[in-house]
Amino acid sequence: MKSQTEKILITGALGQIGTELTNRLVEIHGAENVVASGLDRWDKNLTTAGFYERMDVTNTQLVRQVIKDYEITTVYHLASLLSGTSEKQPLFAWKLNIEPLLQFCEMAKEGLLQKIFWPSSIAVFGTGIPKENVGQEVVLNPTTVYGISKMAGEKWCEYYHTKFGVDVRSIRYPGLISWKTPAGGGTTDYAVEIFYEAVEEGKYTSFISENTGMPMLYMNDAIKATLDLMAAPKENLTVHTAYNLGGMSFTPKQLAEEIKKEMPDFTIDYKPDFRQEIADSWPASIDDSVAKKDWGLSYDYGITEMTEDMLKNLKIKLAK
Ligand code: VAH
Repeated sequence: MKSQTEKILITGALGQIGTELTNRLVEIHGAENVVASGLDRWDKNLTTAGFYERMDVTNTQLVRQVIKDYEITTVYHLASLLSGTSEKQPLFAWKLNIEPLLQFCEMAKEGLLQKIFWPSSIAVFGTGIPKENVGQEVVLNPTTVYGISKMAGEKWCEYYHTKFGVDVRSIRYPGLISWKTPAGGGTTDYAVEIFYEAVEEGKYTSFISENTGMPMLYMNDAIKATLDLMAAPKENLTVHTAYNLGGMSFTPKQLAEEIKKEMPDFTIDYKPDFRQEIADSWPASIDDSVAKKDWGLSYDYGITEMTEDMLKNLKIKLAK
């Protein structure tokens, strides 16, 4: 008789979202019910999961064996290449960002899995739509490798739900900001780097121009939203591609002003690189009213609360 306890596998568990989501899932479900996985060696300082599997998520045979060995019921599939890196490695980005998702959907279709979470991104939006308050159902016209892969992934999620009743849930994350694990390869990662540089150097050179507004979210709120979506009764869910999630919107200049409130001597200059073109193709703000209606999306952190928390924690972390 299979246990009714939720047995959870997280892929990309040592990444920016993965480390914090894994530890939160351990608090909720117990370490014995959480299997973290990633390409790197286990770092016990990063994850409190009861088990760790060093696993290439594109190795389907190995992934299936892990699912069976641990009797996994729920997968949080976070392993992915972000926007900047994907532009440099388009074929690998497509392979990593799509093939494992399809395999997990196939496993759910076969009854091997009960539920899947997969992160999409506001990168699915592109040119030809208004920049402000972008709605849930608008034309998706991504112009980046990353955005194309996330748009395709969303349509696969909808296909497996509609055709086979697979319970796969997704969120279009905005840029995510956190201090526990450095971000890697994203266009919005200037908003992470700026805090590290402010604390270590007192100055920052932004690769995004000063007046480029983008949707952003503090990691604490991203984790809360992810768990709220996964806990929602599936009959309440009306979106089977990915839910818009807008968080807060700000420009590098506005973020620098917020940092200066605590660090008056902080200085910033701007040298846009290839990621400026990516940022220019994305919305400045998002309408997330459908998520609020379907599963009670809410936020605890605005730009002031986030800045205070980031600087407080990084001053401790970087002092070591
Ligand atoms: C990136 N942080 O910059 C990611 C995110 C909306 C952007 O998906 O690629």
